[in-house]
Amino acid sequence: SEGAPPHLALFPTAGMGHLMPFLRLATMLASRGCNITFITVQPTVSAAESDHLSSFFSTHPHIKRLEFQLLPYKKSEFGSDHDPFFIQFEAIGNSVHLLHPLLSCLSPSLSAIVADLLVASSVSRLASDLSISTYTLITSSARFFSLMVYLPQLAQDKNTKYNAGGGNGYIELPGLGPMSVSSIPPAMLDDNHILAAVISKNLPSLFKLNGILINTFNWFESEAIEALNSSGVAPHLAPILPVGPLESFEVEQASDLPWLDEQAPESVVFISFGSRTALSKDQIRELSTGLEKSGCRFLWVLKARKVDKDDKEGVEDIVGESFLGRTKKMGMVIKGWVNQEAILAHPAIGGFVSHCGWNSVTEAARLGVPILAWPQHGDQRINAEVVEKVGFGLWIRDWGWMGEKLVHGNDIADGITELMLSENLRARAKEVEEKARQAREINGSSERLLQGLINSFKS
Ligand code: BUP
Repeated sequence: SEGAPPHLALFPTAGMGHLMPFLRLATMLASRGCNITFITVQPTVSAAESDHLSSFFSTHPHIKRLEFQLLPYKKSEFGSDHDPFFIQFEAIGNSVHLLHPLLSCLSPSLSAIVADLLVASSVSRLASDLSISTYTLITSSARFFSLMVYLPQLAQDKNTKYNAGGGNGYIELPGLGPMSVSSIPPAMLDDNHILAAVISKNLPSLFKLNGILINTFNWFESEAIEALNSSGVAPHLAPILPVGPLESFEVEQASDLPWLDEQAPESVVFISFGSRTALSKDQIRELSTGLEKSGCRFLWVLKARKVDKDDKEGVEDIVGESFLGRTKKMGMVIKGWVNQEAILAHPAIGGFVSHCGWNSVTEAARLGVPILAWPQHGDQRINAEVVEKVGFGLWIRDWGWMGEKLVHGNDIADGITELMLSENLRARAKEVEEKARQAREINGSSERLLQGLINSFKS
């Protein structure tokens, strides 16, 4: 039926990897006829978050911003971990009740709220007080999400192979086949870790939600989606809605890098480890050696600190004047934010050395760029497994987690050369791009689910 346009609230948690997909979903829902209120917290952890929010709301005036102040910081009970993003996950969860008066007086009244999984439990309590439906948007892979929902069972089973294997073993996830224990982020297996605590606090709400949106698509992760839908990994989950890959909210922009425009098609490798990963100085040196040895053109987004506000050294102080001099014609090293989607969409880009943050993986899929996976922490190894399974990337497993060992320049050069020369990977990446495009077509798997969701609010 053609009722009034539904009004939805969107509520991301900390970090660009969580914010980007929520901004994308916001514009997709708005362009399909929904009223959107977008909830943001004050203060944010990174400058990238506050900068993006200001520019987003100035270019999208039809999306309403609802800003609220977090409660003053109370020392986390997990005081030993100082990852500011993890602390912020906890802080946001603890402040959700402050939203009650702000949401209850919105007009028109809300039909639903879509919240990040890491705040889902407090949001679903709030939503039930307000009598509105609750959804979550999973910003990681369906494969990693399956692991998260399976964790409680894993913890219960004292004799799992993972214990027996002492870290070298495999676990069996129903419907998903074996998963290497070494791919599971160690923090998730440590009950005293703040991340494990935030996840386990929010998992029970998954069974009460109205639906679980995931930034993935059927063809890309059919196995994990099927395992989740068939109750293999956990019975009685809310319905799974793979609505990805989420589309860009920036009108297709040029990359704004004249150097890139001068390069031959598919000749440049793009290197980025996302918004919250800084390699060690030694690893940065080996990477620069590897790039130089590969002889390949490169565009490298360099980060030396986890939080951008602390990242003050100049490029030359980190990689050295002599490297920059020797590679002047070959490549560019950039510090600061770039428009990654515009770069991946550029015809000169032929490969992507990526940490496999899930947004980066889905952007590479959507834009047909093959990946050399170099996962560093968190969900990234499980995401790299998806890249490998789909077949549009390489992953050299024994490079290890971040800081586990120093990966040498020669090995990096070999990996980059293989990535850039492989016709198979390139062809497969184009096929992935085509499948992603089909999922987003009017009757495509993802578009149908998104439209169905919007229609369900109208009746
Ligand atoms: Br850095 C950087 N420009 O310079 P991921 C990132 N991005 O557009 P992460 C830029 O931020 P989590 C830059 O395209 C992606 O949409 C990038 O998300 C964009 O990794 C997003 O790839 C980064 O998921 O987040 O930052 O490590 O840890 O949550 O996965």
